[in-house]
Amino acid sequence: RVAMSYRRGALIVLEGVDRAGKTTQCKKLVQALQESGRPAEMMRFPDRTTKMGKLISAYLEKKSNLEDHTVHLLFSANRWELVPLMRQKLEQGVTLVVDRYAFSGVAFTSAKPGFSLEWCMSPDVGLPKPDLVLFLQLHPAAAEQRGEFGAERYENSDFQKTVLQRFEQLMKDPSLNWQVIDAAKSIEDLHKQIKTHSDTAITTAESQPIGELWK
Ligand code: NYM
Repeated sequence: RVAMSYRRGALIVLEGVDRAGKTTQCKKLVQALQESGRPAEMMRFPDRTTKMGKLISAYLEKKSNLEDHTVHLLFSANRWELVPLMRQKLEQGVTLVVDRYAFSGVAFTSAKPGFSLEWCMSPDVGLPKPDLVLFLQLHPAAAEQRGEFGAERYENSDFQKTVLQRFEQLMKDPSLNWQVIDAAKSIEDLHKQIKTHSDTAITTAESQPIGELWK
């Protein structure tokens, strides 16, 4: 390998409780990066299009029931199956903007009774490490005001409150570049902040190898 010969893309993850505006912001960020001449693509987890993703989707839509450990491992496997593609893109210089990642995996499963943070983290240890994790912070009461929850699994306020607590525990990890953004702000304000953090992360990532998550 020739040193300093390529500039890899950055791995940028957006996280937050349901209805914080992650998907809207991911799309706006990808568009803004592309317009400023930086190759960028969006990904989302779960990726419901793969075989594993279809099992997950049926579970979330309550069309099937899966044992709690099993579905946790499926969510993780759904990330691992995309790792070769992610690495390929990053090495080609494409910045990946990802709607949810292992942090959602850990926060949602560990909100269920009897699941420790440690157990939930272990299957995702070694995934490509995000260069930036943007956490869209939204108070549960504010999330509730954004209208009724949908009919999918996990979409109720008590569960979401526990999920938020788990995210807050994960954010204490100083080995990751967490940036907390106030999701109650306007779409444009949020976008500006997210774009600024992303530009910095992209420049920093160019001269660094891809890291390994939680390792
Ligand atoms: N979710 C998402 C998990 O429980 N574990 C995971 O690893 C991931 C990535 O699936 N309620 C949950 C969070 C959401 C749901 O919703 C996916 P959406 O609207 O497709 O982001």
